[in-house]
Amino acid sequence: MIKLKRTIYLFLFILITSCSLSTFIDIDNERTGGLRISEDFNWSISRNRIITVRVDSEENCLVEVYDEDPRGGGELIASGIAGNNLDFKTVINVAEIIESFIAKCYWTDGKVSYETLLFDESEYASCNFKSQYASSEELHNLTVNADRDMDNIPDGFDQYPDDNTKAFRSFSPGKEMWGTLAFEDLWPSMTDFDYNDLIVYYNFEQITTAENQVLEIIGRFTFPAVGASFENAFGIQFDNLDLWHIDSVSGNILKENTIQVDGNGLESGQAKPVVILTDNIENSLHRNNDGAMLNTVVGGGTGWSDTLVVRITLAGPLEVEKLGAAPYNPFIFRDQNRTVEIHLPNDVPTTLVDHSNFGTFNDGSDPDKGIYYLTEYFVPWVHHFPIRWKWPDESDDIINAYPNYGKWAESDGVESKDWYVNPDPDYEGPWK
Ligand SMILES: [Ca+2]
Ligand SMILES: [Ca+2]
Ligand SMILES: [Ca+2]
Repeated sequence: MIKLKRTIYLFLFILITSCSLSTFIDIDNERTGGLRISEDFNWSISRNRIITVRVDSEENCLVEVYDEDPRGGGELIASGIAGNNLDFKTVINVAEIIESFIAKCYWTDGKVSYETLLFDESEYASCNFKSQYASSEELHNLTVNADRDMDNIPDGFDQYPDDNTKAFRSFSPGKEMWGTLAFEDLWPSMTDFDYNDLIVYYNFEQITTAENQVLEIIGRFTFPAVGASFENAFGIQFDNLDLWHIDSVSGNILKENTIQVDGNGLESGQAKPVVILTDNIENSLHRNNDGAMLNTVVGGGTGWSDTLVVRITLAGPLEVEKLGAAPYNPFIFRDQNRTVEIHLPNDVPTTLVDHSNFGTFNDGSDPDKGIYYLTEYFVPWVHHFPIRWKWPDESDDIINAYPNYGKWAESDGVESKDWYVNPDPDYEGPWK
């Protein structure tokens, strides 16, 4: 009886989402649903890197980390201090195709050094600065002026020169850069593999202390495409933290009375800290046309999204490694139904999900083995890219837009690691 009820609901979903039944692709065809995926493939085009910068000197060194050489226009990723008994550390999710970052050191005598942070099979990347190798060609004056807030970070480098609790800013995937979350939203059913039902662009900032510890997280989000008609909510769980680590949440948009929050802004009833960033993405959208599809149909409905800015203040300074890497554990809950969440593959659901949905329809989750949000053929509902990614046309299999997607997935991510930056050159995507 329950199965029958679900089947009816599913049928209604398909009608409501204005997809025709012809787009309900059979799981055994030769498209994404037919890929031969190994059980333990993690579907990640990126991995978390723990970056450490050390100084072989008595002096301190103010550190910046860039994605490429800043003298050639590289983007700032992280900043902090390294010195005696204090390494600079940051944790960031980095695309597999990126081989290195560049660290820059500002010495107190006005000199500057650069070192390369090389990425290999390990999750760690580190470099050592030696003051005798500092360049006398390039000079800076960031350390000569005063330190108004007396936090030992000179005003010229201190991002908060009048606040002795804060000093530095770090960004994921980088300052002025966006990462992407691409959702299919019919879980536990899988239909057309267009991964455009919701596109989220994110930028996470960490504000750190003069000792490189995190004090605040600022998340910035836009929703450039909606290829479905559900009123989805978007949230985030901090898997590594406990409830008491969070002091306050502000800037999130809650208008639908779908969820309850505690006094600190965290969602009530959760075992881990959960922030519902918006309880209905629709409230951030500005549509130019009627209809559900936003920027997913060539010549179809268009519009734009506000930038949602959410500030999460921690109860006290926290080691960056404890917090972990952005985008943490992001998820949507579907169409105002708080019990149906959709996460990245093998990310754990929150306390509020209805566990009876796992293992139904196309879902192959096996909570006992830590397997979540993969189909019975190990295909995910959500993709993450630490870049601004271009999504496929409405109802169009991701393989049509990205011809090397299947090769990458079937090789356990070994081949064609750059598939997601190489759409078919003849593909007329809705983003153009
Ligand atoms: Ca200062
Ligand atoms: Ca300061
Ligand atoms: Ca879609």
